[in-house]
Amino acid sequence: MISGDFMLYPQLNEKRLLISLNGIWDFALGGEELETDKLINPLTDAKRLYVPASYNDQQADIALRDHYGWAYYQRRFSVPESVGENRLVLRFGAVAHACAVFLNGKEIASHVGGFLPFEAELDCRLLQASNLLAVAVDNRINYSTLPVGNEGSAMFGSGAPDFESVRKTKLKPQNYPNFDFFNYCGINRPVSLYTTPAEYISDVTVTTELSQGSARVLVCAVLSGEGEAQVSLLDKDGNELASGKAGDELIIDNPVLWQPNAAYLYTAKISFKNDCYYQKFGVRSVEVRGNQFLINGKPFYFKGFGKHEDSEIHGRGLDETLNVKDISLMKWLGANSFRTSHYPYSEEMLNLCDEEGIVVIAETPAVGLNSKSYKNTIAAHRGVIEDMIARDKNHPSIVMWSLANEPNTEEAEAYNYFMPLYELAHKCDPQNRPVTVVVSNNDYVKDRVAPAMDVICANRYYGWYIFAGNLDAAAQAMAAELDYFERFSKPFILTEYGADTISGIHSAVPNMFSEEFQAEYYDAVNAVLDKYSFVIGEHAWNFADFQTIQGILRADGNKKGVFTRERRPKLAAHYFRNRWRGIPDFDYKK
Ligand code: GCB
Repeated sequence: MISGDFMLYPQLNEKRLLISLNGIWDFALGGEELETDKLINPLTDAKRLYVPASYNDQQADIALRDHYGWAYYQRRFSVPESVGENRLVLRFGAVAHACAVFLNGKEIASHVGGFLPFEAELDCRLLQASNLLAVAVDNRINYSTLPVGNEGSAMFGSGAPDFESVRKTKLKPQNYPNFDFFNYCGINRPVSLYTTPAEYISDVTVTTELSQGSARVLVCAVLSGEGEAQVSLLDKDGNELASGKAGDELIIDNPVLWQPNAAYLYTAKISFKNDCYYQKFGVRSVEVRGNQFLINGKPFYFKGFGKHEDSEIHGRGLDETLNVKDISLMKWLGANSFRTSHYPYSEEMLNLCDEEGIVVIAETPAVGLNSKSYKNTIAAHRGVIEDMIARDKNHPSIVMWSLANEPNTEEAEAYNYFMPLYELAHKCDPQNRPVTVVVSNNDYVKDRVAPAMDVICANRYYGWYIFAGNLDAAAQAMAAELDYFERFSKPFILTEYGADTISGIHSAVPNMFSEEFQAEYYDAVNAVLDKYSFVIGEHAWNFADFQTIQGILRADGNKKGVFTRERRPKLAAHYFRNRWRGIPDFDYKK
């Protein structure tokens, strides 16, 4: 199995074939033990489900929705003769959370982690006229997985009988996320086959540096085979601007910069023997200087959202139409950015952001970390940082890495846990982008992690969870917190703030859960943010309503969306449209 450095996005070009294995697959639920016969023999009594998509909401069946443990997918495929002597690679965009892949009865890959791709080169000796591809998927979460699931009595909340006695009552096992989104699972992203010649390009890294009106472009390639790769830089219309060997410094005179809301993408064509690969890239710089966040040397202001990959029926599965709609709605609002809360998003979404000039803060799936999980998650956490940056390093839309969302940073060990990860992220990134951890510590003066990051990112719900309904108190508490963080002379982004709002509930005076309250809540907090020059961004929580575990705090999911789950605007969407269209991307706070 291949992972880590070797995760070029698959493409169809004059040297490579790309075949989709998306579509209707056979599907069966399993139990807590892996049943290899369901990977070797055709499934009996299979359901038919669509891939890519989460399995949970595809049928009106509580067994699918609340499943715990293994599930099995199968389909058959044939390989066209035109593949000939080429290498054939099977690639999964993401399977949540752990999986084993069998081909014609033999295991060919396994993978842990639900939000990043993995691939397996197929051994042609295993191939037949019709091949049985089988995937076992485990959706269980616990103190060692990212995201983190609860264990023991923590699963049932405070006041519940201790776990052992509950166990004895023979409750059906269930996942208890230590995070606030539904644990949608399955083959969530595309499955494909692609070819390369026997000697091939296995990785490409592009870095650019701007100086005196020109861009120095370095294209490095990892090759499987002896020899050197050639590079040709193309403009948007396919005209060649420079060429040379991989690793040479190439110059683009008077480059068109990749700018927020005005994206421009160049292409590096890499040729190696009988292989080639087209890597898009942008010329742009990112830098934290003092309390400013500079893109192309100018102070940028983040206007946008924390999001989710979440929708009706698809669950967390890739829905490219939805992605197109979401980006268009962000532009309609005058937003310019979002955070991939709380996991790496699909490559398809990042490609779209590159094209559309949407700025992205890319986050790992490290959500729900606490003192009980720290010692168990560190290895997976390192791995996911390495793999995420290896996958996403070339995206001009990504301007910062977020290592985690709301870990328990009050713990003494949190600082020791995060500083090596902070250094690792910097080391892995050829563009050396800023790195952060998104915190939410009520006792923020005890937080040692946030001020140690390049940008201080905090989630804050004054007026909702704290001082519920009291917007005056909310504004004062927000100001007090900003007074505290200002001393670190670093930029600050309010990465989450929001209020649950049921679309259609209205009130003359702002009442919690009404559309008017949500709009007034944002207006009250934003008035505070506007007073502080080191506040360089506001990300409302959330872009849209999304599904969560059931519970007394959630009315059919989290309703803090500025849009409904169907993407209809609430009053706050119009409020932000009015505000953000008046806030420029650059130089908002001089
Ligand atoms: C948070 C979390 C987010 C939740 C949100 C909320 O701080 O980061 O995942 O959904 O609060 O609505 O409670």
